[in-house]
Amino acid sequence: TEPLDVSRLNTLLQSARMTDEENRPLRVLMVDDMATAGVYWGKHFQRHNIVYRFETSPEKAYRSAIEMEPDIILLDLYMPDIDGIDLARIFREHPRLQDVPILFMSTEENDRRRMEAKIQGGDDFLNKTIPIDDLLKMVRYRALRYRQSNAEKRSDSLTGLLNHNAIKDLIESELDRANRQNLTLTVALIDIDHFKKVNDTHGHQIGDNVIRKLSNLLNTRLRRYDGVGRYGGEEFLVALPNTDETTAAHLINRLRIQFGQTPFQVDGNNQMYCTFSAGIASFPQNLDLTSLIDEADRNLYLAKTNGRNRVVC
Ligand code: GH3
Ligand code: MG
Ligand code: MG
Ligand code: MG
Repeated sequence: TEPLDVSRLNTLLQSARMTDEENRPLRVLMVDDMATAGVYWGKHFQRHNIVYRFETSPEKAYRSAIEMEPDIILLDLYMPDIDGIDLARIFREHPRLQDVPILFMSTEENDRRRMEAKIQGGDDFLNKTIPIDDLLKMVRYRALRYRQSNAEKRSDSLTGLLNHNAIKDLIESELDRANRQNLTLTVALIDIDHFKKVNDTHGHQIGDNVIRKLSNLLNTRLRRYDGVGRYGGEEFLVALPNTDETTAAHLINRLRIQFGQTPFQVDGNNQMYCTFSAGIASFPQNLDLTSLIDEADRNLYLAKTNGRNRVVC
């Protein structure tokens, strides 16, 4: 752990360009056996638009931590039933809490030196007498950095789209929502045609350009709440909430036509064109993620065997 110097935080916060906070309030869980501490800190957090939960008991704190998925946890170092560092170790055994930053709050500067050996990467100590503005900066910085690294883990490096796991997770949660709210959900599996030939004829760089171009097209032409992921090499998975199969097929078909008319510059003045095929599947006709993707994959296969450059649903 590199202890954070409060005076450097302003610069760090700016340089990291952490605008994410504007979109979604930070989530802070605080655990302290003193209820008054919770009220005191809570006032400040809430004034800064931070979603704040406070617990005094270790058991409740554990349940809250899993349920609220905080961006940072502030843990009292000394509590009657358990010491903060042991509680942190229990938190970390849960997959959702493995990497969340934990700040230990103590009253003595001496604690820091005594406990330093026991803390893990990402964790740090704060003195409870820290000025509130410094605490807020510290919390904001750690929490946003954690969010950012989570976001990086979920994005595909070539295209910036969601990666394989992230798009699957998104569809899982969209399925939950569609179920609860009685909505439809449609997914499309999109695969570039004869892409191996593109690479073989024009080289990998051109191949990568084609992948990026299609990513941009999907990203800009679909709605803000649609999900777009790179499912594999030249394969994309798209989630269209609240959209039925027929509407989705029209939409993807328009994109297919537009993509097919997009010229790619190859050696000098020559142009090359690419196409894609797509398979479509919907909820509630398919009830879970596996059957949705299987159905989309079967339809993609039909699109391929029927001549490519088409959408099958
Ligand atoms: P089909 O029309 O049946 O889909 O044929 P295809 O050639 O597109 O399919 P195939 O699965 O045989 O080939 C996919 C190729 O995509 C093979 C692989 O080298 C290439 N590929 C995968 N990922 C990337 C990438 O990130 N960049 C580039 N340039 N090529 C990639
Ligand atoms: Mg205490
Ligand atoms: Mg292909
Ligand atoms: Mg493929």
